[in-house]
Amino acid sequence: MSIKTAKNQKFMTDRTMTSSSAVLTLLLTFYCSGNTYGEELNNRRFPQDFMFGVATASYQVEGAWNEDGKGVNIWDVATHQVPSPVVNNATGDVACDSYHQYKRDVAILKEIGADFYRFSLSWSRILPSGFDDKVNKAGVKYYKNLIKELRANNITPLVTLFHWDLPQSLQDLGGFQNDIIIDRFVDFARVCFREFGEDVQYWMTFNEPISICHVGYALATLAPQINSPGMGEYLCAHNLMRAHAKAYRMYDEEFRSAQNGLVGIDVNGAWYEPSTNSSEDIEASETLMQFTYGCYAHPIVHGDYPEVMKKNVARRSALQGYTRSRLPEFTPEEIKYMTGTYDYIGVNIYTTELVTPAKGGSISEMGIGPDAQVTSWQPEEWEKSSSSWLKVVPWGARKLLQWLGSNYKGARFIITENGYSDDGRLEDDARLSYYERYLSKIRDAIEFDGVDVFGYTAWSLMDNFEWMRGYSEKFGLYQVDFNSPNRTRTPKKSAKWYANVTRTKCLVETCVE
Ligand code: GBH
Repeated sequence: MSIKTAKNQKFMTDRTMTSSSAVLTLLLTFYCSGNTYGEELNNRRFPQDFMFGVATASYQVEGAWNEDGKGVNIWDVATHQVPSPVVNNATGDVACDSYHQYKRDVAILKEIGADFYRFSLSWSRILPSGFDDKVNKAGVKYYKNLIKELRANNITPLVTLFHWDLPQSLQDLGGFQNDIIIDRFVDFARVCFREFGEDVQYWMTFNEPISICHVGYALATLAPQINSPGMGEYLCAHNLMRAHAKAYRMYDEEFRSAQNGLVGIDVNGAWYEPSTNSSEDIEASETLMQFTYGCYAHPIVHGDYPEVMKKNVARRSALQGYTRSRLPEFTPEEIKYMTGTYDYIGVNIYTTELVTPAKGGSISEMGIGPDAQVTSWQPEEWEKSSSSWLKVVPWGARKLLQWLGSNYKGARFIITENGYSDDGRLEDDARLSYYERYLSKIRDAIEFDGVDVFGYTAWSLMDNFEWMRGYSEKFGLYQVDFNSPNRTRTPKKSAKWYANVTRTKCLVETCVE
């Protein structure tokens, strides 16, 4: 998501100004980092134990929104609103019908040769009231069947506990703005570890906390569509991080010795490239990286929010007349408790933005952009996808991994999403090329920068419900026929290409070992 202040939003609409400076920046960026399109792909084989997988998420593929005792979640509510906030009034009521077609999903995973499948659990399918008073047997059975089918085909499950579909009952109480979410999430996680943990070694607590908190509680462009920049979004972050830590500690205490799995969290953002080599732009980049990735990774590695984030929010809060910072504080006990609550870190990689300090703007503005005093944008000229926010910038993937590797030393990383959107065509050369170029940069980060990346996940197994964009932006390796009751899945060119990568662990004709 671009980070904007009111002033820079105006700047954003001034096309002439944006594009002329952008061309220069583009040239500079390529010149400085030695990147040009058409450069050779990394020809070194990925390590033998490197894992290749694909991902989906419950609300985006399952359908069966009101079947077999499932409760209502915030996406059921958002998509059923009149007028609908979703492109073409689309809903996930049926989506890819994976609730009924999971065997077909596993069959195509097998065709791709995926080592693992990253999917998420629908909280309200397992706990219909949102609370743990009643476990829905049919919901549990669905995931047990899916996991059984995966294991029968030698595909490792990587399970995300929460990929955005919060039970509406909990949203009615304020969702992530209310700290009751901490224990309720732990209760849900406990049911999942108990029911599925014997067969699941890889767990993720939350998918993209910044999308949940910033896009859901500040920008209001994802459910629950709350508009509370600089206030609700920080409450959300604070409760979400404490929920993550408590679920991690609960796994330690109640399940780890028997199940011996790994628990982590998936962070995201863009790579925020300094728009010039000036020290101001370099500092702006670092500040925005800390407000986005740091907000969620720093607490689990070092126990607390990044210094620059605490300092900036406190300063602006004071200037605005608040007697305490809008960014809540962790207690010393919480800092101790939070430190080290990860076995690995997931990172979703899509795109890059340019940054520069935000000049001007009123002191009353709140939210990540104004608090960080940074603004970000993407030059018009950058290679497009079908999603306005997703420009194709392969070198950004390597820089992002470098930054994560040097900020969180000793951490192991898995790329939990990477993908490209188009109109759904079968001859999807642009997607294939995106994957190829990004994977090459990821291989470079492993080889030349020593970043410990042990796996890669393509988003997505198949075309699916793309949140507010409905079915208008397609990310799948497989095409899904949304007009057919069978939701027929057909491999695209990229799926066949990816099957070759999962088999050879190599991006070129012949790889160097
Ligand atoms: C991921 O988010 C999600 O994890 C996944 O579910 C999704 O399908 C996939 O990417 C592809 O989008 O409407 O202008 O406010 C990526 C991060 C955050 C990017 C929300 C789009 C909304 C932009 N996304 N953002 S806007």
